[in-house]
Amino acid sequence: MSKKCENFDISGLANSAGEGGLFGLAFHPNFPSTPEVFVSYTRSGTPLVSYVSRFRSIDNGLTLNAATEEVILTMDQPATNHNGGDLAFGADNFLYIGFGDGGGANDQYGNGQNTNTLMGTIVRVDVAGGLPYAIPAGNPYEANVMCAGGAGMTPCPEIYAWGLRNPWRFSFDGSSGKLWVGDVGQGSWEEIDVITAGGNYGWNVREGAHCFNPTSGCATNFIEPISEYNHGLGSSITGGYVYRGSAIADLGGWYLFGDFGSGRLFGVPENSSPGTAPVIFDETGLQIVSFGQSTDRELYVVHFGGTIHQIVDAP
Ligand SMILES: [Ca+2]
Repeated sequence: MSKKCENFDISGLANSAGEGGLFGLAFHPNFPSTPEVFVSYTRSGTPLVSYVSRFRSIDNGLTLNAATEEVILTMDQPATNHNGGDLAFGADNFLYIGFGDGGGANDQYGNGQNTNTLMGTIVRVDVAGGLPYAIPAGNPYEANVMCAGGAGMTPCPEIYAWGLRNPWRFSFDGSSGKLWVGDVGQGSWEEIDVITAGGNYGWNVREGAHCFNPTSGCATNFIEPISEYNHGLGSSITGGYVYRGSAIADLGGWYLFGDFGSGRLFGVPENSSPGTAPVIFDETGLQIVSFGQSTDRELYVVHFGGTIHQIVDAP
């Protein structure tokens, strides 16, 4: 009997120019009985194209077969930065996907406050409800025509929330169900948002809680960040998780996050009022690019240099 070892290698498909590449994956909530994994990455385009695709395991979840790709959605990217790219299933079994503002600088493509594009948004789609997906009831523009290729003539029904610059990492808190996002700022402010349906998070009128464009007198009808820090403490935020583990007794209910540039590990209590300053827990010296949560709900820091570090109690 022949055997075939199948590693999940899509390096022949993905293009990692600029900030592009393979960003995130989300296991189907019923994996491996539903043997599907959803992957977000960029391919070559002008200059890049975002892809969100379904891949299947053909051996009951042991490996993932790269030849099984089924494209869920694509979006042309006008620049190589701000591709978003995280994705996760909510407790509603819908797939949430983050996309950046299209890149360049200052939201030069005007996507942050434009709901006719999926750029600068958190998307919510029902990948079990149709091919390639169905629109869940409760999305703010659920009755509109779907935005094939990432754009449309009317507000996109895939949108769950918008006004984001580059929601690089997000997570659901398994206890509260809240969706926590780290939205990367431009030159001054990095922010943490709790995402709600139909929420507008302000970019590019706001950067964090501050006026960006215009630089003064900006509108105030946006959802305020739960927390923010300025570029004295870091330069590119990486969203993490609410700690629900058992190894660190006094950390329960804290949302932990970090900064790619400074390596600082931050936290805020889960029920913080908007504008709560983060507590600095550690100066890791790492390029914090992502966080992970194990099945026992302990948390891990992913260093861009290729190492993974468990968050433990300090002696
Ligand atoms: Ca914002």
